[in-house]
Amino acid sequence: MTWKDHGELFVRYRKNPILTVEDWPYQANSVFNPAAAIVDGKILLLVRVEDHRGFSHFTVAKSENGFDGWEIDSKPTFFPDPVNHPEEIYGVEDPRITYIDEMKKWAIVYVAFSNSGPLPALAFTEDFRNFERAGPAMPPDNKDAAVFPVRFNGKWAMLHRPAPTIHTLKANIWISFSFDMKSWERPEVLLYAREGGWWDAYKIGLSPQPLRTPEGWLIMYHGVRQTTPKISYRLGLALLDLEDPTKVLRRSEGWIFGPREPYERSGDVNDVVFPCGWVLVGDELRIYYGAADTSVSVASAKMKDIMEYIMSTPNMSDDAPEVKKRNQSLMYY
Ligand code: BMA
Repeated sequence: MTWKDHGELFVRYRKNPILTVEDWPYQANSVFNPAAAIVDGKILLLVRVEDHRGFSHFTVAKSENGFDGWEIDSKPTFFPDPVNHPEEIYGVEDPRITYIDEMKKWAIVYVAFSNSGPLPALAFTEDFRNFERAGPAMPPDNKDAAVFPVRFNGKWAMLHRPAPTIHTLKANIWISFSFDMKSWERPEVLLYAREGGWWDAYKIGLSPQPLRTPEGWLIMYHGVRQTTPKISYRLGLALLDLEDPTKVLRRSEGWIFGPREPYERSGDVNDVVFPCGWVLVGDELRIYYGAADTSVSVASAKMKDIMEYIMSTPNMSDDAPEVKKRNQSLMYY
């Protein structure tokens, strides 16, 4: 049987959820939306932990196999520092990790919850013990951000998601560039939320960090559709040009993963799957995701199946005139 027969590209680990608040070494309300990386041969999750004030911080959980045997830091690893970083006054949320080989450091882009709303902030680390904060990258409201691991024509690139101030407008994914990872410029829309009945018709945002593949940068994004009386967070994929990440080559039509199991359907926020990290282990891509804003789960897919799938989705590139009209009707109107 292939994924086409059972219709599911990403297969859930049968013992999900892999981390819950019951596993936590200290008191917390929920553990969810982790960033993920392979560090010193172990799977490292930077887990968002929400306390009983409703504020979040990050704690490292490490495992040899990425499924069980988690070693969890006995106290918060990265705690909001509102005295020196007032943008963190209401906590830090939803981190994404990218290894920057040029700097020999991990870049963590996280949501700092300021008193004017959420914004993307950057911190760097070599060891997930000591962190250098670089402060806000952009003003609020903006979230769902990650950097690419390489420069494009000398510039770093960040994907992010500004929230429209006019509530009838959609929230789209944008891309901005920087020479120094401090000042971000030349923002432009990369992917639009679709319209009408689409599963990603209300807002979209980046999920894990961009992943380089021979065919392009693989992007996983969450899409939200608002129905009465609830919203659902589901996941789709897109592929960006390797040399120019402002060019979208492919985009999935249907969602490829969505809330289905009880631990995804019911929790602090119902019907949410929200990965902030993925790791490639051999030919297997594993997403680590928050389930219902309550616990952490994992699901995996074969890289060759993902690439076969993404290459079978509509071609979005400008040089494919036969699909241009279709793209416009699908994406913009
Ligand atoms: C989004 C983010 C996530 C959260 C999701 C569902 O806007 O804030 O942290 O998991 O909503 O509540």
